Amino acid sequence: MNELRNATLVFLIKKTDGQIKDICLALKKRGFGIHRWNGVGGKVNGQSETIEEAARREAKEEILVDVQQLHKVAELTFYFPHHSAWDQMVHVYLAEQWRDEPRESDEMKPEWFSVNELPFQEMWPDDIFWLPDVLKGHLLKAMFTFGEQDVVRDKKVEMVQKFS
Ligand code: 6OG
Repeated sequence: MNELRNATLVFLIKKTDGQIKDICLALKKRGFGIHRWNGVGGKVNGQSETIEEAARREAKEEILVDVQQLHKVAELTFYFPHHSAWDQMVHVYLAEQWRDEPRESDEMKPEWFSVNELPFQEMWPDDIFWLPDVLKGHLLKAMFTFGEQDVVRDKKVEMVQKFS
């Protein structure tokens, strides 16, 4: 079996009194996940960069920010049996510090949301099963299998203490 392709996903967050209160989502304007709100990220160029380098590069390309510290919060494995070229492992990070304010690019349009008012209907359908726990401070590994029309057919979500 081929090794899964790595991809990144970064969410900028703002905390109040130690709790995450706001999150920056960005509307995908083209390609995979078009018209959905998501974090920023994309494929890792396996030959030339680490996963964290890819996460920083994508944040710069998609919403024009330089993220400082990245905090890894999830490893999500996605399977699309009807289209296995989309299979991927997504490494999810939160960032509390960045340079420059998020701005729109050709690919994504950023906007701040209260964590209590996330637009789950316009996000990937897996997000509701893991993002709320991440925003409460948990680390997790999850696996999702999608059917046609991006329906979640199978899922497994487990909290972890750390990533190996
Ligand atoms: P490009 O292929 O456009 O990067 N991604 C997902 N994000 C969520 N929340 N749910 C999914 O469920 C996802 N599948 C992929 C990883 C695709 C971007 O979308 C993320 C990348 O940040 C299936 O380069």
